[in-house]
Amino acid sequence: MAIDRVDVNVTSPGRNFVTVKITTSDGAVGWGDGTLNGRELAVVSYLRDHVAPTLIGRDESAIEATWQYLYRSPYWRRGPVTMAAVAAIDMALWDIAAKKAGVPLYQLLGGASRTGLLAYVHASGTTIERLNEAVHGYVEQGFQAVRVQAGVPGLDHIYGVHDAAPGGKYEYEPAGRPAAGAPLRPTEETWDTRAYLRHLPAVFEGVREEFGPELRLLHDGHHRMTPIEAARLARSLEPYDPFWLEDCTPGEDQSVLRLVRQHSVTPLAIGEVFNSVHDYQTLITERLIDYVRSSATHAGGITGLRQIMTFAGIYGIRSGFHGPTDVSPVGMAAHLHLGLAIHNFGIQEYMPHSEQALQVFRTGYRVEDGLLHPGEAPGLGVELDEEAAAAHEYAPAYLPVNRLRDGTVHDW
Ligand code: KDG
Ligand code: MG
Repeated sequence: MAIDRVDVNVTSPGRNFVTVKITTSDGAVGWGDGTLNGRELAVVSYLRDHVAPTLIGRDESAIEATWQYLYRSPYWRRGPVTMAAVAAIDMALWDIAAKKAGVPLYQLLGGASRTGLLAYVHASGTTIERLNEAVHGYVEQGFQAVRVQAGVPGLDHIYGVHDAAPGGKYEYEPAGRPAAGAPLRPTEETWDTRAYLRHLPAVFEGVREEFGPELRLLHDGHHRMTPIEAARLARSLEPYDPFWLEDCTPGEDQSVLRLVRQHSVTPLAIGEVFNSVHDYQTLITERLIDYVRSSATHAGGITGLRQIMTFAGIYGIRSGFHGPTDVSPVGMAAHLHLGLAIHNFGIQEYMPHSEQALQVFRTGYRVEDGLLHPGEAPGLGVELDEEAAAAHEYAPAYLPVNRLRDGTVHDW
């Protein structure tokens, strides 16, 4: 059989998603996620204009060969746009292969290595009290791991920090949509690393005091620190037994993590903006990290992410796949199948999608007692309802800009 059609769907049920649909000559259908938050249409063009025409007539079961064809043949390799496009095709082909075999995808990836996947959720609050209220909500729902982010005295608004009803909605991360008639520009936020470094240990202390030693606590530094600032933060959190410190520095220079490691035993996670195994070469071979943060959606799909995890496994490094709401339910399902199958699974980020998004993507995965499971439907187990999707037109949206107090553009 062969690939007959490659369609690219753009829908915006509360936030934008890019989904590939591959149809084979015998009528099988597979779905793949290629959503790149704030840069969605670049992936759409890459797929429609440059990838789809080259795939018609290819054997849909040749997944590895197609991955290598899309990765190597265009000469221009890697990068988020390219690798999100490769990812979407790769997931759709795996979806078709498992549907044709009549099994949930994890069975094709080696079968289940565990009964469920430890999930972490996002709790935040503008104050430690509000943060603790949010954590209580998740603990009551059975979650065993929580990412904690809090407001910093003196800073107005911090990305990812908001007050929510306990156990309430988590929908704070969609890129912002400019108001009708307003210029298409990102919002601006102000950052002060010294204030943050002073405050964060007190946040961890406040959460530990409230919840005791068992709850796993994670934190995301959003690439905002210099190497020596990151080392100081990692060390200052040690008394509170953090599960991990994520993205403590910008990840491009892998060698800077050496300095953080020299000063601290806080576990480190990095890689949500990486898109290939090569981004991890130094980090993995020198054991500078403990968790891989890539997503299937941004790192070449199941095939790309599996390459990374096989390499990481040799060095005892585990998964912590990126699972924000800008990875679609199709991408989330890819993580759940791969995570269930691989030996070196660590933890799975879980930001539930909105009800609106779940009217468009019909999912079969579930969460029970803080553990995720992909379900037993053949394939990835997620279907796009194209009619429902058509009701939500693409709307431009941007992630915010982060600046220091003097206006200098900063990492985030
Ligand atoms: O698009 C950006 C988000 O995916 C990112 O900010 C989420 O850092 C994030 C996380 O850890 O989920
Ligand atoms: Mg992050």
